[in-house]
Amino acid sequence: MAGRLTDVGPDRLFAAARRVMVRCDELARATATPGAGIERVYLSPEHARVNRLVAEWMREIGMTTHQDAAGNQVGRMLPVLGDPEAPALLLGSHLDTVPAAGRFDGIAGVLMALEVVRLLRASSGPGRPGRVPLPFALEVIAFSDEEGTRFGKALLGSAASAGGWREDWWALRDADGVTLREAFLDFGLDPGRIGEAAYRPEQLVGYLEAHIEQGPELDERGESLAVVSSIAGARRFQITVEGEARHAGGTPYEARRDALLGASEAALAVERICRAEHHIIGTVGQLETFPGAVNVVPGEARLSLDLRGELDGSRDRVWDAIARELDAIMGRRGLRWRARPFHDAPAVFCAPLLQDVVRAGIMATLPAGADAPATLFSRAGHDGMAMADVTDVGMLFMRNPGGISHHPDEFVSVSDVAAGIWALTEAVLHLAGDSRS
Ligand code: HGY
Ligand code: MN
Ligand code: MN
Repeated sequence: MAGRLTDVGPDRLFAAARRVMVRCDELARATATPGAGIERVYLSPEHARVNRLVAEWMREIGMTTHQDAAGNQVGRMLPVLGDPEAPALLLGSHLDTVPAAGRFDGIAGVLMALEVVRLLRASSGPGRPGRVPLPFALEVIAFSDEEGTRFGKALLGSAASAGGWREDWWALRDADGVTLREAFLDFGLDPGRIGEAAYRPEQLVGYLEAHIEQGPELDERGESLAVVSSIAGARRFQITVEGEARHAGGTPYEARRDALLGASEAALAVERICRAEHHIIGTVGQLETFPGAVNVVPGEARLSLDLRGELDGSRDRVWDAIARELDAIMGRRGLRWRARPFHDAPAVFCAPLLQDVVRAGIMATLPAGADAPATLFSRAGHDGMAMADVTDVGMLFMRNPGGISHHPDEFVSVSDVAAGIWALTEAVLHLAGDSRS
């Protein structure tokens, strides 16, 4: 176990946690929908605003900062020996949101990472970059597009950091028809330099992320923190159902090919099939009908499918079962259907070493003799799914009352944030000790 480089007393911890809560509120004000909840999407003015704010907070604690070629905001602090080439332990999460979001999903993890740096840094005097008394550098990264809200494809920011950017993504369009390439240029980024955002494996010690659970388990257990074992692999599809637009009054039921009714049966089939499976979760979050008039039988319906699972193989078998059921439903109704996949992120297992390090960090916050913390499978997706392509990934979960997330009522208590900052700090120290051994 590393020597405790910090005497992290409760006062300093609670001050840090309160700062995180206040700053979550401040960042929540950077929204495209003021008065109607939080929405902050990739390469938007709100994205630029929170990057500027977080960069200021990074510099305030002595980090050197830069916005990388994908629009992620990065802060770096060298080890006390000052080796500029030292590999870094990457801490962080994401600053983008879903529509009508909560204020902690992703954001709390970025701000907690800054508090860990603040607690660990050796004072360096005014105006000089700080140093961390560790055998590796510490970097904090605020990923810019974990949700995929604007362009559909999620994890764009972290995919760039992991060196996984794909050229065909430039043609992705948002709801206004703006391509990802055009949005890059509007934001002041150069698509030709995207490769510069990528880390090489030798530059990283690992990636550690603190995040609210976005599920009810810790709340039901009455516990603050958990280790994450793996992150669900997610596939997303747009499913189009084709029927026939007809007069709502004059068309007898026998003559209808109502696309909305086919889509509705499809959504119910997704729920029925997934509920019968272990750790497979299917959700229809979007449904549109065309022409979308009150007095026209829908000729077309488009629905989204977000399908995730602990194991990619069982998830893909469930997708095959859903496809067979859609064939049957649409066949009965004289409809046709097709699916366009637009996101596919394989399931990721957190590195055993980083699971151990997170577990040790949590144990350091518990009374002697306490039971080991829970180890949970994450049904929610995270940037670690992309980062696993370039380095080891570990995650720390915090209790999220009721598991309410992706909703304005999303919450995490200041005491659980304090516990999370402490556990994350201790986890870094533990890893330092391991890396010294
Ligand atoms: O969709 C998810 O699970 C994550 O919140 N992006
Ligand atoms: Mn989310
Ligand atoms: Mn998230």
